[in-house]
Amino acid sequence: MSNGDTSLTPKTETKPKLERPKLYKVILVNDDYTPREFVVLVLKAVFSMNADASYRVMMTAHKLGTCVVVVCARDIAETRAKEATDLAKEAGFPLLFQTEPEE
Ligand code: TYC
Repeated sequence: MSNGDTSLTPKTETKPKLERPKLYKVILVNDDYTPREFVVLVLKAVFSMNADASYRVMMTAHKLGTCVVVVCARDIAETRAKEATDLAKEAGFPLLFQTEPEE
């Protein structure tokens, strides 16, 4: 080859882009029907919260309308939110846990 193997094309960086997976919030939504004690029970059972933390989260949602329960990976957030909402549904309460991506 007359011009050898020398390439004049600049080398492109092939650094793999490791995007940090997005984190998701599990949000507890207030309603007028679910008993406070039941909300506390679900927070303890599904999110492994202690009595103090679950009471404070429940009261925050009760007073402000919503409260962030936990921030975690999407699959865990969605599984826990469904588990908690389903527990309430089985017991006949409209308690709702939603998930939403963090900014
Ligand atoms: N507001 C409910 C009541 O007064 C209690 C409650 C608190 C329900 C928080 C849902 O996310 C909730 N019985």
